[in-house]
Amino acid sequence: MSNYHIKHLEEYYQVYRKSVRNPEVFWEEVAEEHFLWRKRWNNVLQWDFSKPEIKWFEGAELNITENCIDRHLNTRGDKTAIIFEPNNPDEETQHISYRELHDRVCRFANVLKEKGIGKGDRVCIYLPMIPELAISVLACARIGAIHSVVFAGFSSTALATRINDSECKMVITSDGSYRGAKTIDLKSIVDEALEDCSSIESVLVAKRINSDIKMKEGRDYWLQPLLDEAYHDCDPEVMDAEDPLFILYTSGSTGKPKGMVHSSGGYMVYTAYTFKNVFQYREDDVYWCTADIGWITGHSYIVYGPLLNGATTLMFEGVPSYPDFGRFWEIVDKHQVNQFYTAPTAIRALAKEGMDHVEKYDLSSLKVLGTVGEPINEEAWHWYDDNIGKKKAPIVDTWWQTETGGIMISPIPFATPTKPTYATLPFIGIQPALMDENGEEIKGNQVDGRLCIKYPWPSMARTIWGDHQRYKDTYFSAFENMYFTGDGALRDEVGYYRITGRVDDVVIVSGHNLGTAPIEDAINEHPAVSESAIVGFPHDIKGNALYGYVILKETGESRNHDNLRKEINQLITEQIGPIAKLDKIQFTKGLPKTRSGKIMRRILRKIASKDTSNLGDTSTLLNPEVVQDIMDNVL
Ligand code: 6R9
Repeated sequence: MSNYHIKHLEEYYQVYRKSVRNPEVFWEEVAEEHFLWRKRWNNVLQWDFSKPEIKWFEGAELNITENCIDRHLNTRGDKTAIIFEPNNPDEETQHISYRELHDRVCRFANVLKEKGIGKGDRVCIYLPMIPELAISVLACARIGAIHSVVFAGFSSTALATRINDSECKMVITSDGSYRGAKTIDLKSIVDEALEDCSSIESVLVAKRINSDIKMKEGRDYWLQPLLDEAYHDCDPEVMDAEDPLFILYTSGSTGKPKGMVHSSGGYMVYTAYTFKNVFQYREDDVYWCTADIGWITGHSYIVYGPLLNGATTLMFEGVPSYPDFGRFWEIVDKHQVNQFYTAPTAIRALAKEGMDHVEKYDLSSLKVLGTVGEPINEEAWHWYDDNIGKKKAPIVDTWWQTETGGIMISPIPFATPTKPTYATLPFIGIQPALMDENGEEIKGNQVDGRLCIKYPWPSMARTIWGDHQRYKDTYFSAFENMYFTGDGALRDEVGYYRITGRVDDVVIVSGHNLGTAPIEDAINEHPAVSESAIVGFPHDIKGNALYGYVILKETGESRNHDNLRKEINQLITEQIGPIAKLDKIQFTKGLPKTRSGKIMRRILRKIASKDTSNLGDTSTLLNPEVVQDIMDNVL
C-alpha cells in the first residue's frame, strides 16, 4: 500500500490530509492490508470523549502474537527477531530467530496455563532486560492474559502497590539482575513486596545471576524446568479488538499510580504503522531502542512495533557507562545497527564524556536516530547529529506518552526536514490542538498553549484500570471534547510543534515520569517532617532533577540536617526507587500557599531554578512573606 511507507514531505501532507479528512477510511485501509484478523470488525470507530468511550475495530478478532510471530514464520522463520546483548560484553550475544521465538513463546504460554493463568488474568512481570522479559510479555498476549510490566528499578513498595491495584495472580521475575558492575537481588525485592499481596498465587523465577535465593514452597517455581517440559506449540487465544492487551502504570498528580489499559487491535495497528514510518525500517535492517521494556517505549518500540513488522530488534541488558562510556557505540558497530532510538538524558551523559569513546567505533551503518522521553536541548541535538549521525542520519524527535500508546508527533525521516528541539509535525491521523486557559483553541501559527488531541487514534489508552472516573477527570475534563496531554507546546511559523514540558505536577527526570505527590507522601512519613513540596529544576544531564522543600516538625528542628537529608532519600528509595531521590533538600519554615491552601509550585519551581526575576503575582498568597525567606536560603 502506497501510504504505508512515506517517502517525501509532499506524500506526508497528502497522506496526512487523507487521514484526518476521513480517519475511519484511512485506518480501515491500514488495518485491512497489513494484519491477520480472525474476524473482521463491524465498526472501525465508535467514540465519545465525554464518557469517555473509545472503540476501534469493534467486533474484530485477532491475536497480536500471531501477527508478531506466526505470520512471519513462512518468510522470515530464520531471520533474527531479537538480538540479546548482555550486560557484560564478554558474555555471548544471543540471536533468537522468529522460529525460535515462536517456540519459546509457546512453551512459556503453556507454562502460564499450567499454573492456572487464563484470558483476562493479570500477570505482573518484574524482570531485567533479558530475553525472558520480551518472551513473557508475548506469552501473556498469546493466551490473552493481561501483562503488567513493572520496571525492575522500582522498590518493593512500588511493586506491591502495582500488583495490588490490578490484583495480579502471578509474578514473573528472576533471581537477580546485572546493571553495569552491580548485581541486584530482584527476588528478595519480590519476596518483600509479596508480604502485602494476597492475590498472587505463584511466582516464576528465571535464573540470571545464579545467586542462592529463597524459594517459597508451593508458590515459587524455577522457570527453566517448567519450560523444558512444556509443549512447544500453543494456539493463540482469539481476542476481541477491544480486549485489554496490557496495563502499564504511569505517575500522576496523586499518590496512586495510574494503570493505563491498552487494547489489542488498535494498539497493534498503530504501533506497527508508526514503527514502519518513523524508523523507515527496511527488511535487513537492525533496529535498536535503548529503553527498558518496563516503560511504554519498550513495549511499543522494542517488542510490539518491531516484531509486527518482522524486524530485528536489539535488547540491551546493561547501561551506557559499562564497561565504559563507549558501550552504546561498540554495540552499534558490532551489530551494524541501522536505527538507533534513545533518550536525551543518555545523549547528554555520553556527550559529556568526550569523543574518544565515539571515535573508536564505526557508526556508518546508522540511517535514522531517534529521541524520546523529554524535550531535547539544542546542544544535545547537535552533538547527536554531528557526532553520531555525522549529519547524514535524520533525528526523529518523537513526542508521545504511556497513554498514547504510540508516537504522536515526529518527523518522518527523509520526508520531514528536521529542526533542533522540535518534534515537528503530527503523525498521520493525529489532530493536535493548542488550547488557552479559557478553554479556547488557539488557531494559527507562532502560538503556544496546552497540547490536546481532538480526535481518537487507534492506540490511545481506553481507561485507567479500576478507575474510569479518574481517566475522565485526568484526560478529558480540562478541555471539552479533547484529550489533554498534560504538556505545553508551541507551534512555529510553519506549523512545527515544540514540546515545552509538563504543565502539571509531573517532573521528568532522566526521561522517567515522576509524580511529585507520591514522593511527597513518602517524605511526609518521616517522623520529623511535617510537610513537603517537590519541584523539578534544570539539570545538565538528567534534564530535570528534584528539589524538595521540607518543613520540619518542632521535634525535628534540632536534628542534624545532613542526616535528615539522607534519611529522607532513603525513605524515597524504599517507597518508590532510587530514581526518585532528591538532589537538593531545603528545610524551610513555610510553603507559599494560595488562600484555598494549594501550594504555589510555580513559585517554588522558579526559586529552585534560580529564576526569580519574575515571580508573577504573589499577592494572592496566604503567606507572601515566606517567599523571601525561601529565596534567601535557596540551595
Ligand atoms: C514515550 C514516553 C510522557 C511524557 C510526555 C512529555 C515527555 C516524551 C518527548 C517528551 C518532549 C519528546 N516527552 N517524549 N517531551 N519531547 N520527544 O516518554 O512516555 O514515559 O509516559 O512520558 O514525556 O512530557 O508527556 P511517558
